[in-house]
Amino acid sequence: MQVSKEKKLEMLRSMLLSRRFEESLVELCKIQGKIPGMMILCTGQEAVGSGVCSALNPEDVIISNHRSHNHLLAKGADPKALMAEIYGKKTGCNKGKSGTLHLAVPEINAPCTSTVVGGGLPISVGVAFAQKYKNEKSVTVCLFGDGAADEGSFHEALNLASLWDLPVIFVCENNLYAGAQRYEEHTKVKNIADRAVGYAIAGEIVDGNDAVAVFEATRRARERAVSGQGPTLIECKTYRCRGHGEADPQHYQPKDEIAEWTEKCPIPRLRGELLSEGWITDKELQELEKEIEKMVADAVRFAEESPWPDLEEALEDVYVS
Ligand SMILES: Cc1ncc(C[n+]2csc(CCOP(=O)(O)OP(=O)(O)O)c2C)c(N)n1
Repeated sequence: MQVSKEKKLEMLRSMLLSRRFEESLVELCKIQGKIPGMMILCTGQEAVGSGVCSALNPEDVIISNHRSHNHLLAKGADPKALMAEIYGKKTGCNKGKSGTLHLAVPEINAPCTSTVVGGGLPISVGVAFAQKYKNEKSVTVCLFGDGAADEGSFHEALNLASLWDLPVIFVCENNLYAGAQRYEEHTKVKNIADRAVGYAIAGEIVDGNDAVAVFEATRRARERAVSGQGPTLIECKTYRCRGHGEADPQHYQPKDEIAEWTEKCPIPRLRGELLSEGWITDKELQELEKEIEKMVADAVRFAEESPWPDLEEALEDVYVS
């Protein structure tokens, strides 16, 4: 089935928003020193979250990880509430308690981001179990890195999801690095998607810098999930163009490798496709970019003008078991 103009424009829009949002974060945390803590970005990987989320329905759930900005924006998070949260402000989507690494946006069905590597996998299985139990026609997507695929939780999650034919889509964002470890240093398996065979589930490898390919693979996986055919493992081959976090000097990533992958950036790729199909004009593109620029500038202004949380609220919404 052909991917419509509307879907392609939606993906371009969300990739542009994610990129601009994160460019702004670099400026705010590294240059202006306004945002404290670790800043983990997904520059160059935007086709994954944008392609995946464009293939989902609003009621579908995503479980994200430490590299979450693109996933959440693509699922429909409000940039203002997200930016305010990253600043730690009271108007943030988690009232300033999560910061950039623990964002949760329940109203768009993104109930948590786990910074425990591999931690989101069993959670996604639990959510998918509930969806099946309640006969809902929705799915859960778990987004995780190649490093997470070597955690025990990955194997347990895939086994149970397979056994119970759960409506879950496991999306591995293979960006070639797990922290400072290159892919070959943490596994001998050539493709993460090959592991699907071991759990008798569907597996697919896609070009993770091609938003349309990611969209199509997710659409197929969603179809399988809602028709009771169980989970799919999608491996998106992509690349981490920046360091693990913004304090990482990236000395272990060869410069020519970074340059090669920067050339494969998913944004100009989809932009070029839309232009050559005649589905967007240069003028419309410029307007879209201007609109996104303003949206992010408004989000920053909103965050800066928002109040800090009150001290008395510190223990609200915090649970102790
Ligand atoms: C269980 C656990 N081990 C180690 C860490 C430290 N850590 C944080 S991110 C990361 C790398 C994860 O790599 P990957 O899963 O490939 O995701 P990526 O960062 O590439 O998106 C590590 C080791 C952690 N947060 N949790």
